[in-house]
Amino acid sequence: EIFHTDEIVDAIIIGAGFSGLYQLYQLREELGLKAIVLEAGKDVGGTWYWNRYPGARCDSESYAYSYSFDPSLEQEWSWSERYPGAAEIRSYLEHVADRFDLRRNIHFGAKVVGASFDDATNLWTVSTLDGADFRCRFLITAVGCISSANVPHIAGLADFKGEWYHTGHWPHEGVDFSGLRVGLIGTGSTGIQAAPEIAREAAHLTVFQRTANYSIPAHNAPLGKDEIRAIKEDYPAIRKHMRSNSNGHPYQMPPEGALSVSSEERERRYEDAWAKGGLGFRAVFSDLLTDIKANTTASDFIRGKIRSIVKDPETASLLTPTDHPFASKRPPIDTNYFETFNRSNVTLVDVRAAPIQSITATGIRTTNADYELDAIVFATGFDAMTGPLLALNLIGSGGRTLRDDWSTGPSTLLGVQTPGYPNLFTVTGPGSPSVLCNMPVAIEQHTRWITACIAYMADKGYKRIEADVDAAQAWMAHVDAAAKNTLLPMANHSWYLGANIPGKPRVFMPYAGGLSNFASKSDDIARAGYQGFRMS
Ligand code: NA7
Repeated sequence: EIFHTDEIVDAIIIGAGFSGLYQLYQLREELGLKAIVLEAGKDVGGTWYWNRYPGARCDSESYAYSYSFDPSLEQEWSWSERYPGAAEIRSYLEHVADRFDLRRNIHFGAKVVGASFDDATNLWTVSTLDGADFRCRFLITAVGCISSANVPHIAGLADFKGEWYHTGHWPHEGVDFSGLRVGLIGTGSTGIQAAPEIAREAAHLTVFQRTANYSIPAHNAPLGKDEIRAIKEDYPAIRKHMRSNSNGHPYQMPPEGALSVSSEERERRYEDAWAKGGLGFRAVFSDLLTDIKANTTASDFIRGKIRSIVKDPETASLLTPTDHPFASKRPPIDTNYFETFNRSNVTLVDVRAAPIQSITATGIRTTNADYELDAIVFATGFDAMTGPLLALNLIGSGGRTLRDDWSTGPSTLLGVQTPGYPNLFTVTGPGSPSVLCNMPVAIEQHTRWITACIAYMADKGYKRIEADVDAAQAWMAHVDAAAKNTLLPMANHSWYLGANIPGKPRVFMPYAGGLSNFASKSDDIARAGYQGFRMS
């Protein structure tokens, strides 16, 4: 009965992934508000609802990639592998939705195509593709950061006779590549996960690489009963550690820098981390993301590993990254990625040297060759952070549009509010640390802050909240400065900078100052009566 379009609800949440589900739970169960979720998909899952490509798996350790808000949820759910596959994450979120009876407030198949704020009433009107309008006091976007697929404009795609896919919109029934010649464009986290899986099935796989990437072996494996028991017993301490470090992961970073130990000791620690596998490799030394000399020792170690794994020296050389430091782009982790290039049915094509010129009826044409293909997979990433928000066609106070306001780059305070868009909260927005973190930890922080803010407003009788222009500008300057304290801007073509989308403003979007630091700044602002936010 809650989907009456003429009813005003307290809050509309867009998206039923990790963010939206927990935000709904908090508003309904903790504040007693009337809240609904509008979700484009047919079920919960968000990112994991759409990303069903071969090899789709989270790079966070499964036990850490979960909610911490309910200890009995923690105890009753058991992950089967070290890293959770897409299907298992979907099952987890379906379990959460059922367990907390969230589905009754979720409208599935409701794709939001517009939302506008009315200054006279302080209400948002939200429109969906099927023509329905919903009104609410607070609008909360939980649309993810890497959910707007980027299919590059390549001439001739419409002429291609085979099937083509973007990894972020994978057919739910799956794709059978057996007997096919498959082209895979992109060697980011996604392409690196998909390549080994596609190579096993296809007649031939051609990987079109523009930029060679560092990748650390994942060493995925089933989780044993004893491991699960130990994790469950230790959950309070694990969660505390995850919340109190810079990226929300469960890894322990030693205090030493890479150059403070002997070269033998350094090598030994890298070998250990390589053997353990996973994103913990970034935490072998404290300064890998801040000191280029320290970083070079790690980058060199990985380059050496690539050369030792890949048998053909020319292919090994092409796969060896030289143009950016390790982890200045989001570092992938893999299962047999480099090994895949030792297979006789896999070819690597360097599209940096000879770029893709067009797609023809029968394949991909580069400036120096034609590749005959039956299917093309675009693992070409996303219009990250701003893309999913701009796609909502938001109209703020006085008829301003987010598209205009962000034409030279996003401006937010704490990633959570944008000047000119009263009562709009953006979970994991640009200016938040989310994409540099183990996501659920960032999401829990963001949504709790929003819930507390709404509770504060209700308590004081405020109807309207809006970030101050000056405060947002100062925050974005701080976001920029925080990035410049790290090596992250050295990858000058990364999606962190918006550089992967032609014409997108170059602004370093995520907050690189660390999650725990971000959380304490957010708390300070709240304690000071939401400093930088205007309430009326
Ligand atoms: P990414 O990390 O943005 O990777 C996209 C890849 O596609 C990357 O190798 C790009 O090369 C390549 N790309 C993009 N456009 C083209 C064109 N036009 N021609 C050739 N190659 C192209 O996206 P992912 O999906 O792998 O990962 C996104 C995030 O999901 C990841 O960071 C994790 O947080 C999870 P480039 O490097 O730009 O030269």
